[in-house]
Amino acid sequence: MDALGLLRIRIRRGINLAVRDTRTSDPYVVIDCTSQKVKTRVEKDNCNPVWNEELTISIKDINASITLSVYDHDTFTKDDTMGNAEIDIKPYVECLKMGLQSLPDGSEVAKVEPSSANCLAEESSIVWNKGKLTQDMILRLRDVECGELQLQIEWLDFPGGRGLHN
Ligand SMILES: [Ca+2]
Repeated sequence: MDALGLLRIRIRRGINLAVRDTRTSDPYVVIDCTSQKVKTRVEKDNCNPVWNEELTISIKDINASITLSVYDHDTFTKDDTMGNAEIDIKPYVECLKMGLQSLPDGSEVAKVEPSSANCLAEESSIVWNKGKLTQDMILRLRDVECGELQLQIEWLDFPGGRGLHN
């Protein structure tokens, strides 16, 4: 199936991530969506890593799950898990379809509250600015004792993509 478009995911940082070595961890993030897998670099010895890395995946179905998993890199043993979360893009996609071109820069288009249907740790804003719609999120990691991920999503149409409007 052809892609609808691309989703750019800016992995900004990890907050209070789990300890998997003696005192700290060497965390990296893996994003899985359908058959795609992309990952950030490893941040050595840091449970509050700043990655500021942009990862891009193609979206064929807005209902497909987008999973982020955090791992502790180990040199001689298998990498340890440090939790996971899902990105729910549906509220963001609904805003994209609204046609926002006439809004002033910096307009908050919608707020998304934490719920059982998403992994949000706190309220998240969808903002229109300089011709782009973005959503900043802090996700609480599951299957782990602690840790959150801060990230931003942005939709990118591309030539030949099916787009969201048809
Ligand atoms: Ca390690």
